[in-house]
Amino acid sequence: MRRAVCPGSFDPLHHGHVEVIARATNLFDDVIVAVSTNYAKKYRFDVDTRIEMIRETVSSLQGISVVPMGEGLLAEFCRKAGANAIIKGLRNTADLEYEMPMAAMNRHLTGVETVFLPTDSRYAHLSSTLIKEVSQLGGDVSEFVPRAVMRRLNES
Ligand code: COD
Repeated sequence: MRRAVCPGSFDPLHHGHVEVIARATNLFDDVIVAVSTNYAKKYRFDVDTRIEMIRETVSSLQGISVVPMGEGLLAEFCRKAGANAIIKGLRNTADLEYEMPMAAMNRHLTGVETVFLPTDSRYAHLSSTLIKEVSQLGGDVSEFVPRAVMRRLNES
């Protein structure tokens, strides 16, 4: 059984994330979407709401579970979950530079490999931070996020 972890804050989930998660299910039998909970960080949506939005969005995909990651090391989370790969989406070379040392450190810590998937060019400009900013300033983000997210953004 090939099992991978797709980690992230997903605050909120957007189409770039969803596309990478869906592609991960073509490569691995079992994909765990691990939603980070760093209590020092201020999120727009709490972890339960972020998990709910992801579950609603990926409900038609097979072989996916969505769980909180907790506060510890990602490498340890993967070891405990029996996953030997971390999936990361890459938008540009800045993402790659940021991710490379983490990939090396995670491999050093527990042997877990990182698999990079280049983002689909349609989503290369998407980030949760920009989406929150555009939405807070009254812009329309409905093209960038799944319906489950749009509904919560409209409610909050
Ligand atoms: N297209 C494709 N992929 C994308 C896009 C896009 N437009 N935007 C983001 N992504 C990918 C990124 O690869 C990212 O990895 C993932 O989606 C999630 O994105 P975010 O923004 O929700 O997630 P981050 O960057 O806030 O999440 C960071 C982690 C939780 C992965 C990180 O903080 C972490 O590893 N924490 C664990 C603590 C730890 O182990 N530290 C030691 C590291 S060596």
